[in-house]
Amino acid sequence: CKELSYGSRAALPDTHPLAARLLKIMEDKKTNLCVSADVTRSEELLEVADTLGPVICMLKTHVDILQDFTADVASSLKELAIKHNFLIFEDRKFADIGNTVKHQYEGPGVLQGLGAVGKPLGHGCLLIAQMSSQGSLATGDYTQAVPSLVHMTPGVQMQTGGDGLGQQYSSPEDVICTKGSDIIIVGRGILASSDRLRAAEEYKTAGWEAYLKKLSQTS
Ligand code: UP6
Repeated sequence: CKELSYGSRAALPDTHPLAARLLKIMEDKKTNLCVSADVTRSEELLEVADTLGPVICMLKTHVDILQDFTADVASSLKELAIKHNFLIFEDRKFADIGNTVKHQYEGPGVLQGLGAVGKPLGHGCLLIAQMSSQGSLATGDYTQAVPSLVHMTPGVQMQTGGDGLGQQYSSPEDVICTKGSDIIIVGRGILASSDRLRAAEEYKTAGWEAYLKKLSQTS
């Protein structure tokens, strides 16, 4: 089967509007890098967003790990997302029965609930097909049953291996070419570097070259 470019997929009629926006950003900025900004101070989060904004398509956050989160931080982050043209992905995982998730995000049922509240706000939600952690039970039929839309993969570092806490890393090339994913999600591979921008540029290049290779192999 032929792999379509990000730009062509953005233009397909069935593509969700938010997915289309993301794919267009990826094509325009030539990046399939999502930085996972797992920091605990708001100032650092905003600094990461402003410095790395130009080289990413998406910034992934865990606002519940911020020790000093306020509504102002959310609006500053949104301004930076507009300034640098990236999407914000708040990685709040919902994994309970519909009723509990409904109370967590308002609305009936898990996906229906998220859709009812999120759609008018222009929000989307992601389905988790697989986890990168060791011993994950999200495998087999479950993984197959999750429709593949825009496919994002965390657990990415140039050096494969783990973090001593069950995280398992794959390389950008492996994630994009072999696993067929669209987006690499990189946290500590970039955050732990003394030069975060340079590290992010290296991941951006590696991710983009792997994508071009995949396109050329399948066309
Ligand atoms: N994440 C995973 N694996 C999953 C799902 N989510 O690592 O299966 C998230 C983590 C973290 C980021 O919650 O925010 O992706 C990975 O960070 P790292 O690159 O520093 O390991």
